[in-house]
Amino acid sequence: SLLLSGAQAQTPPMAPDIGTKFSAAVPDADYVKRTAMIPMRDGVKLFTVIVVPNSAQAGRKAPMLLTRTPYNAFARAQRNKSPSMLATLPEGDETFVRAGYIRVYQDVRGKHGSEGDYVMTRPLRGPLNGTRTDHATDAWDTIEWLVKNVPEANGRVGMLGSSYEGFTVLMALADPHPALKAAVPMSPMVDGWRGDDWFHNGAFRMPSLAFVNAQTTVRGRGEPLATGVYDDYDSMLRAGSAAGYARQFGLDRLTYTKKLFEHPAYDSYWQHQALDRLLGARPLAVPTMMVTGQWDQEDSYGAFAVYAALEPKDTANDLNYLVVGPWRHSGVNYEGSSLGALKFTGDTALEFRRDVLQPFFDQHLKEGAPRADMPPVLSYQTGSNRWQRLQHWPLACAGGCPAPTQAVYLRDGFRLSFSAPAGDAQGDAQVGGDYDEYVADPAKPVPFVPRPVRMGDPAVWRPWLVSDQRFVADRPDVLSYVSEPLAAPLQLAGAPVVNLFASTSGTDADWVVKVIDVYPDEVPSQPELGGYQLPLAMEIFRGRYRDSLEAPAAIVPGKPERYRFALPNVNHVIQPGHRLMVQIQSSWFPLYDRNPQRYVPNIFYAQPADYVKATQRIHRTPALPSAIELPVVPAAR
Ligand code: PG9
Repeated sequence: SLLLSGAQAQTPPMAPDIGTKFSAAVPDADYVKRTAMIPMRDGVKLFTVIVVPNSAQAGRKAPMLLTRTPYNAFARAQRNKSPSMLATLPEGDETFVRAGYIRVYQDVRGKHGSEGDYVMTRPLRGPLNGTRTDHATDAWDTIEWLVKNVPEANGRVGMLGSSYEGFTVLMALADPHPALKAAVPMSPMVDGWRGDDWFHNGAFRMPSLAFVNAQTTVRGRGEPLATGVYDDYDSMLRAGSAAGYARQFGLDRLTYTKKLFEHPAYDSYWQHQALDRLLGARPLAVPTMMVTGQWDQEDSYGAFAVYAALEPKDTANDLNYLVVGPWRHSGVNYEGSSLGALKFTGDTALEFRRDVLQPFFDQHLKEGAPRADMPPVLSYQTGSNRWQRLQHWPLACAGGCPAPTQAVYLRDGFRLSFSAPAGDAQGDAQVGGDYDEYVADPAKPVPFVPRPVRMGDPAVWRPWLVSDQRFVADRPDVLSYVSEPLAAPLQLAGAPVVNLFASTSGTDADWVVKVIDVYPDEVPSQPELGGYQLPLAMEIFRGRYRDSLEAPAAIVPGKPERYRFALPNVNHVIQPGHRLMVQIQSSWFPLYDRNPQRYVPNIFYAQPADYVKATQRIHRTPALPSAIELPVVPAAR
């Protein structure tokens, strides 16, 4: 009877309510989302999410855009759970969705859904990697599978991604699959020692340790560190050295921490991973657009270095492109109308993605698409707030550029001047002595942002490179040299080069140099910018590497030495009425570990007694003319 069959169909009260795998249907979706375990040549399978718009069908095939990530492919492909592909994929993908692309995210080996072992920055096959696989082969095998197994795909693939995901794009270019037709590495990690994630010129970036914890303790995302201290400045200072900090949390047992601590200098471990060198030694076949932000707080070095390494190969100036926006790290993929206190002429990131990136991919990936109206270099000039279309980058440099650099000298009275000490009209090079000095005390390091320091807070971390430097300008251990208010605009387009003559009473020292645009006392349109000290380019250099990045050497106390290093690239106009400033200090904490100032073989393991005060002297005589070589673009006559 009806009654009986109804009773039979009843679910037992104790049936487990979480049963076999289930995912609620997504009714009326305008896409299908498939997952696949794609086999690599060594049998390891990589978890891949393929999002196909309904518009892509057998008769109307679509191109594919691939991102290879350590940050969870499933989550990357799901901003929201939604029937709309636009809402499902990340903000940076919106133009691709509107243009009907198939979007693919894949977990790299050993992370999240993928099989295999994770190696933090897996080196290319070669001296450091004796296996059969690397990110180049994994990208190759993935593309080979995708073009054969996604029926809606048109056989052309583009790759893009930012930071680590930009690093995997560059890796794919080392041995590109023939179906890879266009590549867009954004803010890529290129050289972890020279100026990207782990070190800058030998100074260790302390947040690396929390990153290693998050990335390498589990296949998924690791737990945050339980520091028990609100202010990172306090917790890291108390720990002493970077190794002391790592030891507190047991991070010294992690393999990647060991690799970092075993390679404090620019030895073969780093040199064999430097992607600008590696790619510069290979043919350039795939149209590549390097994209970065002017204020990239994580990977300020890589994009420019790769662009420079590839540029000599691009004889027709149609394969190697550079785009620089007024952005933070990865800012290209988010809203781009402001950064910290700076406001731009609109959503610069969206403008780029819609008007430049999309046509670039269309040209190379869509049959019959028009040629993109893309200059070799597209750069947003800050200070004037306008996009510039350029043929090459930089516009000024020491040799081989349209203009030479112009030195601005540190002078007595904390002045900055374009005339060298010997050439001063008043002949007053000796007034005020031959040098300025300060005492650098490792017990009271100069903070890189106002305390309390919360490095993990995006509101602090993302815009910090444009933060007002007045919070340290008057510390006795920070020297600030400033020009007169400018009578005419000063246009900078390239990398300023520091040429510092300095001595220390210690046997090792860090030198932090900042080029700053000082706003007028009053800015009527935005009053909070009155007197603002806007950093244009800042960098650190660990003194022990002054003669060789590979072989550090102690500094002779009291002996003036020359420290020469590049600051990050700038494209900026310092407006009339503004002043140019240069700041110098010997710590930048806790972003960078402290230099103990007594030479020890490996700073990671410096002992409390090694941290000593030192008197630093910045020389500014005709014989020792400390200066910053600025990439000045001559004013049009
Ligand atoms: N800057 C991050 C990173 C890249 C590569 C290695 C380590 C860290 C990132 O944002 O992905």
